[in-house]
Amino acid sequence: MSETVQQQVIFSGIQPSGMLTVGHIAGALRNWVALQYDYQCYFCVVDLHALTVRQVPANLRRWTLDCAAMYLAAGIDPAQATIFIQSHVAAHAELAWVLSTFTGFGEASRMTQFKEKSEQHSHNVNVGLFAYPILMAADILLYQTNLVPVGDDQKQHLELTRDLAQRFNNTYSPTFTIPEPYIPKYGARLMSLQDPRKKMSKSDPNQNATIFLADDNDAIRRKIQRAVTDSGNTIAYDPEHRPGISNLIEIYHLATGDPIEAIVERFRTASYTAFKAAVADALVAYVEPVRTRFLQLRADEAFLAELLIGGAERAARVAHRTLRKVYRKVGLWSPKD
Ligand code: AQP
Repeated sequence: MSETVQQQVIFSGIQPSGMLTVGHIAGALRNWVALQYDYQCYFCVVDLHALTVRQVPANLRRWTLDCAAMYLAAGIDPAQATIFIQSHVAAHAELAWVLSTFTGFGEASRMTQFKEKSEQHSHNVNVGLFAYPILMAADILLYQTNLVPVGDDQKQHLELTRDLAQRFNNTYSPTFTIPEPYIPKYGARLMSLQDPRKKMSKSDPNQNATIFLADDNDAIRRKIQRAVTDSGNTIAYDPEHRPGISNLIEIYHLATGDPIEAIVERFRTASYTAFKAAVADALVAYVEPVRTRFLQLRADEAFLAELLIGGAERAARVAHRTLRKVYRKVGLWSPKD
């Protein structure tokens, strides 16, 4: 008799706070695609997280479907992975509440993303922004996740998730799987094309700073040509001292799959102008098929709705099991216990 081997679990998500960027492919989506056949995967559109910044409601609704369509366009196979919207599974907000009672005010205050985002949105530093990493911990822990493929900026939030899981397990009994981050060696933090000391972000007000996955070929070429580079005249990979050119090397690596060393070797003596032209060509060739698939998928809202409803039903079953266990352990009464 053959034994069924339980597949390990992956959870990850992206906020629908704008059109996704090449940064999302580099830091997250390409690893989701690469790992999807070896793990049981939950890929979530984390719309509740997007509320931590004031959103125009119609935009948020549009970006939510954009985000789901982009997961598919990037290569997520819906027959393989569960794709769903966070607000459709109530257990996320419910577990976040319980976990917030296990989180110290001091440890939440240390999150660098909170500090950065509260400076960026100084007119609206809300409690949700502060509690963001706790909701993220709930997202992950509900699915007994083993691995979380994310960009480098999420490392600290993952550490908090692990601490909360361990704290809960130690207080009661083993309840949550302790998740590991999965962060790529290159592309874990693609930088702004206009300020290479800052992360490339979908909500950057400077449109030239970001390559969006729905940008047309002309926009991609124009943005790469205008990218801020460092003083110097060689193509060298040194993110600390040459962040502008190193970022373009990482973008070229993402688009072609060529090793960083081989890229540097090939272009060592090329001018910045020639290298930027090569990066633009490579990126256009990489993004164009993603954009074409995205536009086709996005046009079929009925298909997306069906996929997302089915995904939420599957996710809710698993999430509810974990939530019930947590409620029972902390002492919330239920007639079913
Ligand atoms: N520039 C990036 N380079 C590498 N990885 C990135 N990620 C985001 N930007 C980059 C990774 O994508 C996943 C989801 O990110 P998110 O959109 O939910 O949150 P974020 O990191 O706050 O992304 P943005 O674009 O900066 O959003 P806004 O502008 O709304 O604040 C994560 O795994 C992240 O690491």
